[in-house]
Parts: sequence; structure tokens; C-alpha cells
Amino acid sequence: MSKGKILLAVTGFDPAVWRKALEMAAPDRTVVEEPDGAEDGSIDYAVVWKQQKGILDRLPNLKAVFSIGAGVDHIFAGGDAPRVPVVRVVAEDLTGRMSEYVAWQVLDHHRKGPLYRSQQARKIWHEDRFQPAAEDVTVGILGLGQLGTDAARKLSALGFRLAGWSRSPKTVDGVDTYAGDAGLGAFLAACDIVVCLLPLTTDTRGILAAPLFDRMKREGPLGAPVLINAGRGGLQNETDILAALDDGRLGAVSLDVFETEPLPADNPLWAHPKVMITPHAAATSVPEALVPPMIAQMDAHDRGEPLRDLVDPEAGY
Ligand code: NDP
Ligand code: OXD
Repeated sequence: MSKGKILLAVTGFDPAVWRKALEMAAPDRTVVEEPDGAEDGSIDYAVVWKQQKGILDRLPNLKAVFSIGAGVDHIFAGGDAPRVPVVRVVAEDLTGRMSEYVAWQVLDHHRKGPLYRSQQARKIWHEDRFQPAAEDVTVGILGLGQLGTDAARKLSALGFRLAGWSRSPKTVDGVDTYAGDAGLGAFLAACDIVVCLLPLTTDTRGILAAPLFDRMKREGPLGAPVLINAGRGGLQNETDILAALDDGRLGAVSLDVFETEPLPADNPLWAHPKVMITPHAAATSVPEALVPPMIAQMDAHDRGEPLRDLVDPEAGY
């Protein structure tokens, strides 16, 4: 029996490379980029990133939606909740990339990257002899999930003290864990560097704002707390970030994600000396790594096996 079709609906990624990877991994399935007509019963899986509004409603026999990223806020945006299970990316390749980004940014702030780059630009040879040891610096991860736990493990191997915050209580070796609203204050008071790897949900939207910055640790080996956000731009209030940088509540920030992407040319974050910007590049989705396991899941599901890495539609992640 021939297998059902796959709808590929990706905005902001090159569909041609995803199509090629899908066709290579699933030569027995047809990949289409548009449903055939107002209702298309021949499609049974959708592979999406920021799919066009309403497109999934035109697929009466859809069995599951696969996000090409770990985050799924792009699928639920605009109240467009699919009525079938949503599978997100949980993959060593993506996780490893994110941990590289986190380690890079943490080490850059810890080892005074911004200072030495500015000295180099002015040809200044000056060693700042106050260099704390990693064991004197606490890195806190907001969001102790797939990505946060791996980043914590790798930073711990570098010698940093680790803290983590999640919705439900967790035990992670070598990490001081905090949970829920009740645990947030104590978590923030313990951290010199805060890394945000939260999903964007109704509960987390706008969390990186003045009320949180007001609760961050004031005294610490880095002088002022550092914020690194690679979760989602909707988690942060950029006006509040700029104000906190200017009055010293934040010492520096690294941002990979923004309220508006691409970051508009007139956004003051671009030119701020205490801001490091990357263009939503912390952990890119690589089709060659992510598509084969997606197809394996589709095949297994067709044989009656349960789907893995499912999103909880109530929680939104
Ligand atoms: P997971 O679902 O594995 O982990 C999410 C973590 O956040 C969990 O620990 C969860 O708590 C916690 N969390 C969720 N809501 C709350 C809340 N209200 N209060 C406290 N903690 C909360 O996700 P991943 O680690 O795989 O990915 C995290 C995010 O990273 C993605 O959603 C995406 O937005 C972003 N991302 C960004 C990329 C980039 O290139 N910039 C690339 C990939 C992902 P609990 O454990 O209790 O459920
Ligand atoms: C993701 C992303 O969620 O790339 O995977 O942002």
C-alpha cells in the first residue's frame, strides 16, 4: 500500500533543502508544498515552521504535525492550534549546537571578551588581573529541559557552579534546582549569569523584564549580572533590557532572539556596547540530521507505535 503524502510548510527556511532531505529519507512518500484544493485527504503528516494560517485545517486525514525546531510557539501562533498531535525536535545535533552557543557566551562574559575586544580596537595592552575562577561563578539556566540540562552538564564540566529553574521540581546532578514562581526569587539571587532556554508560552511571555531584573543578584564576581537569551524573543522586554543595562542592573547581555526578527536596523540594541547579538543562530535545524528521525517516527506511527517528543497542547511546549 502506498504511503500518504507529507505537506512541507516552512516559512523562513529554504523549502528546497527540506524537500530534498525528506525525499531522500522517504523515497516512498510524496512531498507537497500546498494541499490540493480546499480539502486534501491524501496528506497524513505535515512538517512545518510558521505554517500559513489555516493550512492544517484543510487536511482531514492529518495524523501528526512535525515541527522542524525544538520550539513550537510558531505552530500555535495566532490561536492556530492543530487538532492532531504535535511532535517537536529532540535531537543530539540540535542540543549539542545550543550547548556550544551557551558555553561560548558564558565563557566570553566570564573571560572578559567585551573588555578585551574594546581594548584591541584601541590597541590597549592591559591585563585585568581580577579574573574569577569558574568555580566562583554561578550560571543559572531558566528552563531545565532538553537543552538546559545539556548546557548545565557541559558548563559544570568547565567548573562553573550551576543552578536551574523549571516549572516542575527536578533533580539534576551537580545543579541546584528551583521550581515555579515560588523558586524564582531564590534562583535569581544565586546567579551571576542567567541563561534563558525557556519555551514561549502564555506563562513565560515577557518574563525577561524589569521585575525579574530587579530580583537578580547585585554583588558578584562579574560586577553585575549577565543575561543570555536563546529561548525566544517574546520572552524579553527590550525596552526594559536597555534600561537595566544603562542603570547597571544588568552588566551585559547576549541575545540570539528578538521581539521582532530580523532585528530592525533602527533597534538601539545593535549599537549598544554591552549587547552581543546573533541572528537566531544559536542552534540551527539541520535537515540532514533532523529529517531521518522524523521519517522513522512517521513509519513507526503507521505501524501502530506511539509518537515520541510530543508537545503538551495545554502547556504549549
Ligand atoms: P523543553 O520543553 O525540553 O524544556 C523547557 C523547559 O522550560 C522545561 O524545564 C520546563 O519545565 C521549563 N518551563 C516551561 N514553562 C515554564 C514556566 N512557566 N516556568 C518555569 N519553567 C518553565 O524545551 P527545550 O529545552 O528543547 O527547548 C527550549 C526552547 O529553546 C524552545 O522552546 C525554543 O524556544 C528555544 N530554542 C531556541 C533555539 C535557537 O536557535 N535560539 C533553538 C532551539 C530551541 P518542566 O521541566 O517542569 O516542564
Ligand atoms: C528552534 C529554533 O526552536 O531554531 O529549534 O528556534
